[in-house]
Amino acid sequence: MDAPAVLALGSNLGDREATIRGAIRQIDALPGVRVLRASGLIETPALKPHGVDSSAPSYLNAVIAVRCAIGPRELLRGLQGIEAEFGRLRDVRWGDRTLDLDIVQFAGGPIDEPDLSVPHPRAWERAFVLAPWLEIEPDAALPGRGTIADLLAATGDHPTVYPAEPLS
Ligand code: A4P
Ligand code: MG
Repeated sequence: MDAPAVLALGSNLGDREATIRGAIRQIDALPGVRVLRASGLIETPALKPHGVDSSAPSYLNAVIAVRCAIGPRELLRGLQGIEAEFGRLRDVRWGDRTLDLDIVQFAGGPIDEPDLSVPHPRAWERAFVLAPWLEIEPDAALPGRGTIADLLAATGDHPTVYPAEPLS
């Protein structure tokens, strides 16, 4: 049976909007994956391991709801293939990137493995994930953390809406 999942998209290099639009099309084209809903785009300063870095290019972020006939590991492999197609280099942690695709949530129990943690371990504290997610799933919650509406309020952040045609 198909499993619902939530994915986050981010880009802070190149034509960010075109990359995110193209990535959503490619995710929908992955065998066994269907995109159901897409948030709007938001624009936020780059978060680096040492904090917000206003000198780095800013990010566009979006969140999509999907249904998967494949498992989370196969989904991760598909997403990493799409990242590579968009020229993603994987060198510096939280480094600038053309495309980052994260599995925020996947139906079923939590996954805690070296190469896959679901729910995404930092989603609960990131307004650039919570705000677009709230837009498409207003009643969603992160187990053990609370509703995403409460979590977003707790961040105190109000990400800027980036004006664009709907993503889907
Ligand atoms: N991995 C584990 N769990 C997951 C998951 N749920 N989804 C592993 C996707 N990947 C997952 O990721 C490193 C490894 O995480 C992968 O090989 C995969 O096996 P990566 O994409 O290669 O590197 P990364 O993204 O730099 O690392 P990390 O720690 O995942 O970064 P985050 O937490 O994704 O943060 N600022 C703004 N404003 N907007 C952003 O979108 N994104 C990041 C990246 C930093 N700052 C940002 C943004
Ligand atoms: Mg990532």
